[in-house]
Amino acid sequence: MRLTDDMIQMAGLLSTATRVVVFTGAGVSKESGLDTFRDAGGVWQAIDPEEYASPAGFRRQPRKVWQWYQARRRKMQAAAPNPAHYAIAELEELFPHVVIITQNIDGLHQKAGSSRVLELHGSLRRYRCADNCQGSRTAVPTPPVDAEEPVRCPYCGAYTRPDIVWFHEMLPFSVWEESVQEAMSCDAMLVVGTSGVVEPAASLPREARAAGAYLLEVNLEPTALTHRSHVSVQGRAGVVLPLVVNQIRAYQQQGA
Ligand code: BV8
Repeated sequence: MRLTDDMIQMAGLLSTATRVVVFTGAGVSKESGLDTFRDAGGVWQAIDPEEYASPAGFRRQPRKVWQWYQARRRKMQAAAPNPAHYAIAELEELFPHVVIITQNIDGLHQKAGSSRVLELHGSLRRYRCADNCQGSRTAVPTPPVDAEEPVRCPYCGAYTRPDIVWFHEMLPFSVWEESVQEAMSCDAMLVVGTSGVVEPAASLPREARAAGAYLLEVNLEPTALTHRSHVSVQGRAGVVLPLVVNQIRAYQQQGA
């Protein structure tokens, strides 16, 4: 795929920004071999999120949910960042203020070198007591990735669980607050690889646009956010983003 007019337009609008937020979903990690959820072949087409990604599902069948997340942990640990993650990390060399707000729990933005990553839905690299026995989100040692049985909390004996946000759970307050601040004060929000349907995360691009930011989307197909975007580029993030970042560099060298 070569540089197209809409990528040049996207690079041009981004180049006017000082404060850039990158908002990502599962699609940014697809080229790293990790699963998406709602597009063709997505996870939720095979299994019910209420059974595997909700507190009630974990209470009903802790062993089954535990083992599903252990399998995802093993895949995530083996996964490497792809060119999309690296292009996003490179933005920190081009702009004074860059923040990544991700819905993903795979840690690939950090592995690629991004230094400010807000994990809206938590991280599969952290575990906590399911009963929060020492207070909210009691951290516990991360269990061995091959533990087949749910590991017990060392403090109270309840189950431990991934430190992630399941459906019907609140997002971590401080992360949410900071994400809203960043979305409301950015000049441009680059939205990569998300269907834009999970709330309240999907409200951030809407708020950014309403607050006056350029809304710029990279996705394989139209999404719930496309009609609100100033520019929407259709293509694989691992191909499009390196081209856009190179074009920004070219603009900055011209302007230098
Ligand atoms: C809350 C956990 C309230 C970690 C996730 C109606 C019914 C039921 C519930 C609701 C409802 N309306 C609203 C809700 C609430 C619900 C919700 O939004 N449901 C949606 C589905 C309607 N939200 C919640 O429950 C949230 N909590 O509301 O609490 C509350 C209030 C008071 C008191 C207490 C509580 C919590 C939401 C978080 C849920 N946790 N994950 C995990 O296991 O991973 S959600 C899950 O979706 C992941 O986090 C994922 O990241 C996230 C968002 O999905 P996407 O990332 O966008 O992935 P998706 O597959 O959808 O899209 C991928 C895109 O990539 C596609 O567009 C595809 O085209 C594109 N793509 C693919 N390849 C590429 C690509 N693009 C570029 N390049 C490529 N190569």
